[in-house]
This record gives sequence, structure tokens and C-alpha cells, in this order.
Amino acid sequence: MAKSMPPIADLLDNRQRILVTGGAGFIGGAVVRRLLKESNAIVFNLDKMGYASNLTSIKEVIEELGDTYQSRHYLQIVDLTDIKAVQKAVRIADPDLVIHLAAESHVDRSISSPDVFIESNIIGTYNLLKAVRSNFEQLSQKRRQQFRLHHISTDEVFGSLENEGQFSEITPYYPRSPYSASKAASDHLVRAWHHTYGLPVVLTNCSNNYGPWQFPEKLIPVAILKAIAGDSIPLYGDGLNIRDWLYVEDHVDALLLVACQGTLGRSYCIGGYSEKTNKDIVTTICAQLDKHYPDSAPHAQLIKQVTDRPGHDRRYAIDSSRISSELGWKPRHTFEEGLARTIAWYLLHQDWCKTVNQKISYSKKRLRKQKLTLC
Ligand code: NAD
Ligand code: TDX
Repeated sequence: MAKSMPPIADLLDNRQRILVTGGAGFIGGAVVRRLLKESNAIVFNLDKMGYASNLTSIKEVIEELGDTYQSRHYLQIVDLTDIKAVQKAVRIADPDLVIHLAAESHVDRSISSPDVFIESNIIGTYNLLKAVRSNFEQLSQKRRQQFRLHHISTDEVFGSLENEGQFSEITPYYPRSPYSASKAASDHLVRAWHHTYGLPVVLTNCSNNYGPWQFPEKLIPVAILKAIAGDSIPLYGDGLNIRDWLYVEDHVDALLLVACQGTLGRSYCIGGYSEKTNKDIVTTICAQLDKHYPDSAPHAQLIKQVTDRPGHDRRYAIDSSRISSELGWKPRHTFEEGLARTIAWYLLHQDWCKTVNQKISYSKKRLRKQKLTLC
């Protein structure tokens, strides 16, 4: 039976110094905002400030809360591949809790440029584990007892499903893209540091997130922004690949529950109870935009099938029963509510999207080569 979400300050208990890696990204930003708004913890936000990073949302929260709260957010501009910088940042943060979200996260980029995924996601996690272990071993007994490192991973490590079945914590790993292989490798390193060195860790594997402030290269923001602009909305392959969608704030609930109350050494699968084909997603977005902009309706005429993503996983689906029964988590938003909020947010933040889009520098060659065909 799902319980309601406990207050975050209660969940954290005596953990006052929180190191969030990737806190300038989409999900990390949502975690940092919740920690600032709903607890008194000091947040060390370690991020390399790459193309997907943006601090606008955090600055807005700091302004909303008043100047004094600024002293609870410390940005550490550090690349996890730089071991010396990581060691220094961890020493300064001296954390009671580490929430590790930093990673290169876009599958299409991992296909065209895998190097940075291997470096950031595998070597970066390795460096973080080394630095955190060394700091952990110097903590007082009291602080060691409450210390945890929470590693955030993805359902993609499990591979691809056909029509039946769901991923769970006992599904064998079978990653099939450079991104998912690099995340799988990092999961293995985290477990190894737990079993070999006794580092207190918890892990989560989550399905597709969506919501405000997501970098506009992932399906939902791409579809919204292309439709508003009257541009073609690219739908890979037959559009029948299935993802299980979760509103980002519901993921943050799950992450904070697992970080503070999950059983050490365990992993938890997190899903949205919301399996949809990509075609459903883009047609639903278009139908919503028809209501906002009736003059440009039907937006669905913009949907174009394009060449498929190489090695495109067919279906992801998650069995969330462990996190639900052990920790009482369930999503608070239906897909319809979450999508409506997300569309409304992107309609209001088109300038932000334009600004961050200018940062995109990766080769779009593969996408440009795709021949557009009518859906
Ligand atoms: P994102 O790309 O929006 O943000 C990732 C952040 O990590 C960025 O700010 C980036 O600069 C930072 N980063 C990357 N490499 C780094 C490095 N070497 N050193 C320091 N910082 C670095 O990604 P997101 O969607 O917020 O995903 C966050 C985490 O959640 C990732 O680990 C991802 O694998 C995982 N995840 C994401 C989803 C999803 O749907 N977005 C689903 C499941 C799991
Ligand atoms: O333009 C597009 N057209 C399209 O059809 C884009 C960007 C995507 N797609 C398809 C590919 C996928 O089947 O939509 C689906 C979702 O694609 P993405 O938004 O790129 O997400 P995905 O590849 O499923 O991975 C996401 O979920 C798991 C995150 O990017 C990962 O970080 C997370 O681990």
C-alpha cells in the first residue's frame, strides 16, 4: 500500500551536507531545487557545466527563497574525469549523502560520439567512488553510520523487451547502446565498491523522465518545440517503440526515498505506470497544441517518419513493486497531468529553449542524412 511522501527534512534526518553530481542537469536540477526548498541541507552541486547544464531554475528558487538560502548552494564546476579535481571537491563537500546523477545521457549522442560517454559515465563514476571512499573512511563513526552514496541509473541497462514482460531488479543486464553499456558499467562499479570495500550504496534504475527544464533534445521537448515552430517532428522508424514515462518530480520523490531509506546494497526499479508508443506521444502532444494554437491545427501533419535509430530498443516497461512495497512510493502525477504541465511550461519558456539550443554543437549529421517520409 503506497504511503504519502514524508517531508524531505525528516527523510534526511541528520544528513546535512549533500553532494549532488549532475545537479545542473534536468533531473539533478529538480533534486537540488527540492533539497533547497524543502530542507535546510547544504547542497554541493558538482557539475562540469556541459551542453545540457543550466542553472536558471536553481537561481529562480534561490531568489524565491531569499538571499540567505544562497549560502546553502555551492556550485563545484568539476569534470568527473579529472581525479584531482574530484578528490578536492569531495573533500570540500565532506558529504553525509552523495546523489550521483552526472552522466552523458542522450542515446543519439552516444551513437555518434561514444568517447565522452565512456569517459564521463565509467571513468567519472570510478573517480567519484575512489574519492568518496577515501572521504568516507575518515568520517566519524556516527557520520559513517548514516552515510550513503546513491547511484542513479536507467532501465536501458536491461536491454529491450518485446510485447510482454517488465524489467525488475532481477532482470539480467543486456545493454545495447554505448549509453546504456556505459551506465551498466557504472552500476557494476558501484556494486563492486559496496561488496569489496563496504561503501554504503543504493542504486535506482528509472524509465524515461519528462517535465520542465528538460534539455530540448529528448522526444517530448523536441516534439513540443518543433510543433510550435511548425517544423517536422521526427519519429524514428515505425514510431511503435514503447517507453514508460515518468514525470520528473515523481522521480525526485523516489530518489529521495531510496537515498535515505533504501536498503544498502539494493537497487530499485522506478517506472511511471505509463507505457506509450512514441507515435502516441507525438500525436497526443499535437492534439494538445491544436487547442493552444487552433490556427495551425492539425499539428499532427508535421509528424514525419525518419530513418530509425541504430539498435533502437523496442520496448521498456518497469515493475516498480519493490520501491512501492518497501518504501511506499507511487507517482503523484498521471501522464495526462504531467504532460499538460510540461506543455504549458514549454509554451512559457520558448526563449530559454532557444538560448540552450544554441549550445548544441554535436554533429547532427546522422539526423540530417535521414530521409524524411510522410507518416
Ligand atoms: P542531463 O543530461 O540533463 O544532465 C546530466 C548532467 O550531468 C549535466 O549537467 C552534465 O553537465 C553533467 N555531467 C555529465 N558528464 C559529467 C562529468 N564528466 N562531470 C561532471 N558533470 C557531468 O541528464 P538527466 O536527464 O538529468 O539524467 C540524469 C541522470 O539520470 C543520468 O545519470 C541518467 O543516466 C539518469 N537517467 C535519466 C533518465 C531520463 O529520462 N532523463 C532516465 C533514467 C535515468
Ligand atoms: O526526435 C526523436 N524522435 C524519436 O522518435 C527523439 C529525440 C526520440 N525518438 C524516439 C527514440 C525513443 O524510442 O523516442 C523515444 C525516446 O527517445 P529519447 O527521448 O531520446 O529517450 P531514450 O532514448 O528512450 O532515453 C531516455 O530514457 C532513458 C533518456 O534520454 C535516458 O537518459 C534515460 O536513461
